[in-house]
Amino acid sequence: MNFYKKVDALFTRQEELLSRPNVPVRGNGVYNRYKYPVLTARHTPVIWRYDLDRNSNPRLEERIGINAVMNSGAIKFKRRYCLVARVEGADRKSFFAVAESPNGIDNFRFRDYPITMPENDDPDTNVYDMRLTAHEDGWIYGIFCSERPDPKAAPGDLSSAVAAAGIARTRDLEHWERLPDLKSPSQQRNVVLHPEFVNGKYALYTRPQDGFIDAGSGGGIGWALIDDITHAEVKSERIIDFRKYHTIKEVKNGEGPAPIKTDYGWLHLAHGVRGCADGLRYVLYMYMTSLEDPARVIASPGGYFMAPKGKERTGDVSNVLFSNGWIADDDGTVYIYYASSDTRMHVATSTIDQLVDYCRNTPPDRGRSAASVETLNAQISRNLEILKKY
Ligand code: M1P
Repeated sequence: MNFYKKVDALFTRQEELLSRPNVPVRGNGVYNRYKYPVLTARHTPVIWRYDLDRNSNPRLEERIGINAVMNSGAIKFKRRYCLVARVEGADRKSFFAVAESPNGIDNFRFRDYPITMPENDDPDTNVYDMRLTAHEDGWIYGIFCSERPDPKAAPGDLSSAVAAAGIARTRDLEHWERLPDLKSPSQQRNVVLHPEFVNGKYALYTRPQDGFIDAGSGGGIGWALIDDITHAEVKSERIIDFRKYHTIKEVKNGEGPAPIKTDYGWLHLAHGVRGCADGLRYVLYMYMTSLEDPARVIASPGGYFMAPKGKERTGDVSNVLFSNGWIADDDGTVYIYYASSDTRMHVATSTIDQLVDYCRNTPPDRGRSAASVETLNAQISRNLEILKKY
């Protein structure tokens, strides 16, 4: 095929993918999944991956490989559903890029250029998993994991790394002002900015961790008030959502996107991790905190909210669901953006009412098999009585 026909074919195939309508899949009364992923490596622009110059690339080889598109922050901006995606190149470096959709469920298209995130004096090796918060101070903040090699690593150890929370802010998702990283006594990942001031201060959901991977003595999702976001420092931190033995969040947990305010409290989406013979299993769970005190948990439905299903179960890091973005629309629809197995992005839809109902009325995890059977028996008895009257 001649060079220009090959170029045409690349754009045609991609357009077919980008314009494919998404289809809801029957749900469980709480949310609906959709048939097709909303972003994959193949959704990244042809102009990122191919040198389209016939002289320098006569065979039309792909020059810059993209490995995955995953863990994306989300925000509605100028009536568009915007994802700030974590794009991972074939070189294992992640970067951020905005993809926009007119309806939140399909037709996501990347902007021509990825985000140019300014570096600090100590450049990050890798940046990923941005949480977006439209703060009441007027800025849109992006807090993300900034990873650097561990300066204390033993000679020859090329794997030890240090995780810190990078902080940046923007007014248009295009131009970003980088602020100093969060100062914290421990390593941090999954740090999220609360959208409102609390006692006149910025408030962060944190995830203190002993090492780069291990939560270690870090007990779960923490809470810290920050005096100055332009020099953010964790001076005191307390755990508000603990990881627990024999639960879906035994090994670690982490806040997902910034919480959504409802009449009944703040809705939170988080990930919980447990170990099994197959490795780590990442699922999504929910909880609610009080409007008066966003650090006080008022509802904690037992078990997972979403777990990897079907094709979601396999990928670069299998058995993982991860979410750091959702959008609550004015009509109460909630678009939940989640990644499967560190490979691709999906959407599920629900409503504020459904999610509040789920959080307030799902029985809690009471910690023992016998207690789970008691909870189940109580529901069965009530249902049998109801069915007799049908
Ligand atoms: O590979 C699964 C996830 O592992 C990490 O999650 P956590 O912060 O809970 O340890 C992150 O690297 C995340 O990006 C990744 O999806």
